[in-house]
Amino acid sequence: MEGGGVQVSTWRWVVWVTVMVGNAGGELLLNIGGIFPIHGSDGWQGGQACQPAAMLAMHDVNNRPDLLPGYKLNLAWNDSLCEPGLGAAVMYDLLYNPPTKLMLLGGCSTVCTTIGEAAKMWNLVVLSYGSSSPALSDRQRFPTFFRTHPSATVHNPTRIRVMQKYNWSRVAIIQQAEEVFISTVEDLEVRCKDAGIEIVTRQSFLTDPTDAVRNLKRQDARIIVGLFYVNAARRVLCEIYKNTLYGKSYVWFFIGWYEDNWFENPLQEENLNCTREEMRQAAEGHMTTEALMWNKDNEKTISGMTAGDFRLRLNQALIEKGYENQSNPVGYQEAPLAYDAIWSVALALNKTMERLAAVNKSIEEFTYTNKEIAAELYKAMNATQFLGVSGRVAFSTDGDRIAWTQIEQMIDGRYHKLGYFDVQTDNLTWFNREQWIGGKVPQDRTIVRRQLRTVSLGLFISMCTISSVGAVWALLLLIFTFVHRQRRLIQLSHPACNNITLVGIMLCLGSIFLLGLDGQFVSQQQFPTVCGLRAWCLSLGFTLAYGAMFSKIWRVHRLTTKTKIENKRVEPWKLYVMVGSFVVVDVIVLSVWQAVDPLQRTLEVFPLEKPKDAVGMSIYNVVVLCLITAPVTLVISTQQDASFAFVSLAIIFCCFLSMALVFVPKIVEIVRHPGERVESSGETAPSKEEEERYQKLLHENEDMQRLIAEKEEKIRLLKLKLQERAAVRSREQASENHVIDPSHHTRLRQGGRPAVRIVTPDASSAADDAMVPRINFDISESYL
Ligand code: ABU
Repeated sequence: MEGGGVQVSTWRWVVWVTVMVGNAGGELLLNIGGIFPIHGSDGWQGGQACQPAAMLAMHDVNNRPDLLPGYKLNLAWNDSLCEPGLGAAVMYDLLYNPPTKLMLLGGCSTVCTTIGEAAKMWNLVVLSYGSSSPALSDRQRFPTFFRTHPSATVHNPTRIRVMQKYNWSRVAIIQQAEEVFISTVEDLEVRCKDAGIEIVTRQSFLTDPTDAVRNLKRQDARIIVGLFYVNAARRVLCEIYKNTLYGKSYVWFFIGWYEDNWFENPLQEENLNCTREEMRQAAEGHMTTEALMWNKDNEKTISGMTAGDFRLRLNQALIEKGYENQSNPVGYQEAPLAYDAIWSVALALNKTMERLAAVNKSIEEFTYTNKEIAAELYKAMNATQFLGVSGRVAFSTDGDRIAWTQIEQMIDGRYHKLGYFDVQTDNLTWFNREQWIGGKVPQDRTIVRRQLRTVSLGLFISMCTISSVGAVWALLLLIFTFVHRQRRLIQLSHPACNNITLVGIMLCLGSIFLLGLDGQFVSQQQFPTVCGLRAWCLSLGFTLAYGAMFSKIWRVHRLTTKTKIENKRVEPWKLYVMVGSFVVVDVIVLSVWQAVDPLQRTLEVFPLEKPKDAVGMSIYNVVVLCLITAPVTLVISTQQDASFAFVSLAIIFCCFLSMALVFVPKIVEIVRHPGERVESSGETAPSKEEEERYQKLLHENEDMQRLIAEKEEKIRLLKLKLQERAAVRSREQASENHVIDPSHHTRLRQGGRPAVRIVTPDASSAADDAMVPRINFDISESYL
């Protein structure tokens, strides 16, 4: 109680004067005791502004000749630091040291709970200017307690009204473990229940709110009511920042009696691990509710001052106290309550004196055991009514102040009034000034929307369009094959198989329509039929298309790998049998499946997921276009759009590719050579004779190749002989040159023999050509 030392000596001086002098300037003193929380480190230290306000009231009251005539009101006071133990000690000091106190003034709920409960033992009325605890409204426990400070329960109807305004029906509560807040929350719970608002969680903490705030996050709390003293509020706000429990998804309701810049100071002294900027961010958008403590009409009050006049005087008094360069001291908001509390005491004493005078009694006769005068004091206080600087002062049967509340919101770091609420008339005055981060009213919960997963209409239409194009294309190819059925190119490519492939492709493409028919188009009863059709359509389509292509491949394989003519031959009926057997196997499997375990519609509940944005669709498109492979279908089977798109694109891709590979070369060839001879007429498939002729030609071709090889061998040997002969001749010429002159030699070479040139299929090299005598004859004509 370091800071209270000066006040202790002041108070002792007052006592000494009272005891020794007994009056002031010839007037008798009426003594009251005051307890102000000022220099504490926790709780509400509102005495900083309330004590000067009370002293202003003392001055004003004592200067009113019509009040307490012949008496002067005297206030003996001390600092409680908002600690209940110390508050009790101050009270005992006041009571056990003369003169007798007629009433007690108190502030801070924790202290008033102690003194309010004890005061009845001294028949003392306690009037509080600064305690909000709803517990103090218990007349059994606090029979002589009154307060100019409204009970914290006045916030609750206001909070509920605001919650209803925004349709918030799920809220959470976090509170400091103090009776004032516990009893407020109890009242809030009852009111929420009546209003149909669910309290999702209630977290409380003694000093460290870390776990409590984390639990709020875990419980997905969005609308949160926070009840704590200002120091704890700063710790909570820092945790709010760390847990990112602020911003567009959250709304916090704080108590409105903190000072305007409560979240910025003093952070370092309290060892908070958050910067001012971080605290500002976390505080942005929060709402406060508070009882109106300043008369909002500019009317003259009982003291002759308006609330504005009072503010000026209070500011001056605070400057004199040394608060000039600081922000408003704690309790500035409640200062009118302290001022009006002194006026209430004066009016009650005045009335009591009048009543006592009527029965020839005097207030000076009051002792701590005098129940009669105590009852008069109680009655007088109960009946007190006046217009004060805090508004109309009146007490309910519970001793509570009846007041309006105001709702404020922090916008850009400053509090803005949103409206007023009169709990008595249930009247909400709203200015529509609220602002929400992100421009939308936050939701009170994560909205779980049960949604039937259906294929996007756009995607369905796109796929169906592509499939239709594919089907039309397949039809055109059928027509194309029919029109050009007599062309050799078409006939040799086994057009019947091609036609079967095209029919299969059309079925596969048709299955895309069926694949996209989901819950948005098909009723529950129709589902098994549609699912069955899908399976039949796709399976048969696949079997026809790829079975026919496979049979063609098999035929080509035989032709190119078998050596004997009879083994090479593949009768057309064999191809049909092959495709037919595939189809039969398919039909059997599908029929058994259909009979034993037909496809049924089952509803699957998927895990909760965040709403999709555009990004998801793009990724999914990219993935599809990047040709994800079949196993991916299993992975994405829960994604209806992705699954449908993948399967559809796979089918479309295969169908288009097949049609392109089989038919584009034929179309290109026919477009390039439109006038080619028609080699046969009638059937498009090669006849038996044609097949035999083809085989005969193959034989002939083989014989010719063998013959060519033999002739080539002969030519090679001839070349060798010629080379040898040329070599012998050149040796003979060389020996002749010893006797014949060079000019003769030249003549012999040019005119002695005819030039012979041999033209072989592999043509002699240039060097050989120069050396070898030339023999001109056409081998291909004369030998092959
Ligand atoms: N307005 C300040 C209330 C303080 C308290 O109830 O302790």
